[in-house]
Amino acid sequence: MEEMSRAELEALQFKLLKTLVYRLYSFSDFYSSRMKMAKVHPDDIRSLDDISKLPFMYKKDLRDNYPDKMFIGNQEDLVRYHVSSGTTGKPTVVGYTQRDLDNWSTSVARGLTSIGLGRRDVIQVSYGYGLFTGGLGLHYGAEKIGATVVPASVGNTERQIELIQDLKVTAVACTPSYMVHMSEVAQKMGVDIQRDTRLRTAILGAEPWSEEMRTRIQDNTGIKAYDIYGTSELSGPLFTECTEQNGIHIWGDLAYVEVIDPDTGERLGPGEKGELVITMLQKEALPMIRYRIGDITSYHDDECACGRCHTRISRITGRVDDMLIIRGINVFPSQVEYSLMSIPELGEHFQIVVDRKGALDTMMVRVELKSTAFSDKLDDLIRLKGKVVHVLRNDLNVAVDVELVSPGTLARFEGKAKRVLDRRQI
Ligand code: DLL
Repeated sequence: MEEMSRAELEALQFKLLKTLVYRLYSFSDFYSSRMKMAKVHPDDIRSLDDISKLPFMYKKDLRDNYPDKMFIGNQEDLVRYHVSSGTTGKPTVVGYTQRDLDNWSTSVARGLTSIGLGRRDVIQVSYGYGLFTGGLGLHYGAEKIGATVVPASVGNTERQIELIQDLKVTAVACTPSYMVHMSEVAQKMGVDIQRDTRLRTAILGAEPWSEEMRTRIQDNTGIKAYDIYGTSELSGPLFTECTEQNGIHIWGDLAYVEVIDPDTGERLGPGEKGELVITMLQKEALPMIRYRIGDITSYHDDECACGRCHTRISRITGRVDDMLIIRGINVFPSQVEYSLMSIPELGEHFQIVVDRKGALDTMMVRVELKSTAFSDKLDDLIRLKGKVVHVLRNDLNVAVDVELVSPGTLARFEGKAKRVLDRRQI
């Protein structure tokens, strides 16, 4: 699969798509009625491009059909459920057949192999185990490549660091914000990751993070940090970068990638930024066709330097619904991170506080200083604050207030970081 040429991959994708569409038309009440409404029949799918004739699916569809009205087949065919936390509205439930689980773990296994991990590795999984897909997703992928798994789950950071030392852990999987936190705690414990541990690889995802954050993590710890992407509706963590660190490979035999203009639904070309739409080509229990994930990225289908022809997506820069509108200007939290990380005196932890004073939106960025930049000289702090305000205003094009806080002041998160406090919604 990994070595398939583009043409071979596309031929396979077309075959899988045809089978999928016929199956859904015959067995899914939800999807066959959607297709009828869109006046499209499986026979109309005569090429891969014809996928654009098919209707989109949305997260709302899963919520409206809670918990399992969209599943195909019977409960006896299911071997697992995962449930999303449902921070906005009802949770979503995903059911898996044994084949769904096999494809999921194979996908993760292929990703881990592509970043050079294997039987000799000890992989600590510090994503939450349970209803969240991160822990078990990484776990079975790592076991499949014959690595030794430490199912640490989240929390108890000092213990996590002891385990990394004692069990000679070579790779850790967690959110990027938790990786930053772990390296701070290691430092406080007097543990030098390079000298005192064998940790050399981090598999980071489940939340947006910038290229600048990657540079910082790599420079601070001496380990290589790779991006891993997925969503619970598609299965969970599924796709990673390869050693080239140049985009996330979406295995073409498992998923078909489109990027669309979120306003018009029109398909965009390679390199153009828009909303990611994925069709899972082999899912059984909860098939997803043209699923609008809401994540913003672009795709590239030229051959990667690693030799693989599977489509790559660039780093997710945020979600369509993540965007803050401040006095009419669109601001993504990832842009704020990008700007802050370009200032060497600042640490990696920040918070964006949005409020409304009268009719006007206000935005305040609270950011920690690096311990080396911490000064009790007021002049130094005022100068630095001025610099941060200037950089943010320039990059974001919006008036921003800045509060510099001492290292270790802001909340740390064991799972996904919560960077934005939007008081306008309270
Ligand atoms: O976060 C699955 C996962 C677990 C991925 C562990 C990677 C590692 P959900 O909780 O359903 O599933 O959240 C999915 O998180 O639509 C993105 O908005 C965001 N996300 C996930 N990975 C990345 C990433 C898991 N590498 C939602 N970069 C997605 C940016 C990411 N955002």
